[in-house]
Amino acid sequence: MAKMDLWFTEYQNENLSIGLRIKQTLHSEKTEFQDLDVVETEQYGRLLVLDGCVMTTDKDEFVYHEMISHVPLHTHPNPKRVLVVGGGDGGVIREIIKHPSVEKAVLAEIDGRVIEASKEYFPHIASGLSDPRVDVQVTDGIKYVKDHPGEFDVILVDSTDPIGPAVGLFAKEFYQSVYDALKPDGLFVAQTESPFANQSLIKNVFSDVKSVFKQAYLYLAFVPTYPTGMWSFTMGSKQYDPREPQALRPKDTKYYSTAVHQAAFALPRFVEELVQS
Ligand code: SPD
Repeated sequence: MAKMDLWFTEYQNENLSIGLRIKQTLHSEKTEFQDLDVVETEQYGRLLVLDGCVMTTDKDEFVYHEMISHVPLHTHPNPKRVLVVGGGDGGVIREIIKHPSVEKAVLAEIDGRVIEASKEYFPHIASGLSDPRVDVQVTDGIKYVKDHPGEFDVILVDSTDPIGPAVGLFAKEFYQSVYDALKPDGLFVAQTESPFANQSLIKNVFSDVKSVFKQAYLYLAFVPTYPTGMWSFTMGSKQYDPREPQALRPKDTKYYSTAVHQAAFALPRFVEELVQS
């Protein structure tokens, strides 16, 4: 019998796509906010897809989740209260609670179905959601941030791509609310897409974050299943310089280390040009 030739394809534009051969579809639904699919791939294990875009896979999720979490949490000397906007799969929360200083981590995810699907299909990613320090709020992250001024040491924006429910998370007005929700020495990080495929977005976000925070930094990590592989994160900081990390605290990381933290801020020239004003 012939092997089925089934592929998942994420299209960046009409000329660029990333494809993964799939074994089977495990789940497919239209939530109140977006299309949500879980498929089993040959190469990367299970894959979570929102609105046709790769969110995370079993095999490479650690890169993104460690780098969006541990870089800011090793920049702040004593992070106690941390907020995640988005990130319903729970991967960022799992990394945050590895830090013993963290007393409370709030997850503000607009789509409760992402949380439920992750618990069912990605239990190793969602594992931290039941930790007693974690407060899961199914709510609009933009409103949550506005309603909690001055509360957080660190805010992490683990958004989907800048379409659908995530559009407002890439706006200057949102970065001002994030600034206001931070303590006087707070800092934040947002995922900001690929320097190959999303140059104008990176430029705009960086200039908006810089105008709000005064200190803005871009860093990179390499996520094989995200379009082009090269992925960026933008940090706004009120006080601390992320290029001077605290000593390594959690030991159980697979990508993050102090050396990787420092190296992540070394930008290839074409990326550096995107963030020079
Ligand atoms: N195109 C990938 C954008 C990634 C956004 N967030 C991923 C969620 C993983 N927690």
